[in-house]
Amino acid sequence: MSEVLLERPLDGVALLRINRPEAKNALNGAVRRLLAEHMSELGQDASVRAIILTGNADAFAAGADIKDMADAGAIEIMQRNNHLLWRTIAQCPKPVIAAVQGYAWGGGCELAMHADIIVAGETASFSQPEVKVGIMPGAGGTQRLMRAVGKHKAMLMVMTGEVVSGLDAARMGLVSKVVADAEVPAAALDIAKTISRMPPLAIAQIKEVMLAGADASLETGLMLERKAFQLLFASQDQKEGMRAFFDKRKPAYEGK
Ligand code: CO8
Repeated sequence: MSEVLLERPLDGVALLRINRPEAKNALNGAVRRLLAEHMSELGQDASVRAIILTGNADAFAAGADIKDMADAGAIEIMQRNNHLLWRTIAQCPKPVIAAVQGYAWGGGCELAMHADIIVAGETASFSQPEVKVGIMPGAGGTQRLMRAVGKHKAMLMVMTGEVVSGLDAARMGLVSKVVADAEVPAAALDIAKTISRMPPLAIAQIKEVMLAGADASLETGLMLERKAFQLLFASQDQKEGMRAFFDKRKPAYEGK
């Protein structure tokens, strides 16, 4: 069976499930490649309005596969060009929701942080434990974590490998929503369903502007927002959304 499963739980929603339960869903080369390939295809698929990224009840992903790295040299690690696969995930234009139960450690925590929204179980565990095996985060952990929770909490996690529960991760702003462990799949699906009913052009612009603006000056970010806002008035969905408001009915968005 494939190490990444593609499911379609609802119309408009795709779900990618990491499927290496015997290794706590550790991210080996095949998983990273499959995730990137799926993300690239789903990103181009007009029928997909939201993507859920998940593992199983025991582990989202317990990191990069240590067996894949233990004996590698620096040049080999460099020539693997893993950043190109991670970049494909980061650049997926569709909204991505990570549904985290169990371990999201190392590369697993970094993968969750590639998502736009993170739903976690109360006892899910987040950690950047790379330092304990002699290395450091290499897929965005030092950068995305700092942007998500601020310097001092991020430094503590990255320098000590401290484990943070889903509940604490929610308090820190690392996750969007925390629910009882068993409720994670349904909560993620609920969010995906809500987003999948929204106008896709607006959702795409929101994602692009928010991510690009986060790394720009406020003035530049506001300008990006303004231009995207103006652009949406060229869409049929804008007319439909506002007409439906006046007609007191549900809008039917077509992504046009
Ligand atoms: N890599 C490889 N195998 C793993 C990993 C992993 N990250 N995590 C778990 N496994 C394997 C175990 O080796 C074990 O296999 P086996 O049955 O053959 O011995 C199996 O999964 C089950 O694991 P445990 O028996 O250890 O299960 P426990 O419930 O006792 O413990 C833990 C679960 C706490 C998650 C434990 O497995 C653990 O500490 N795992 C390692 C966590 C870790 O250090 N992660 C960080 C890895 S480094 C990293 O992510 C760098 C990211 C940089 C990204 C750049 C891309 C190249």
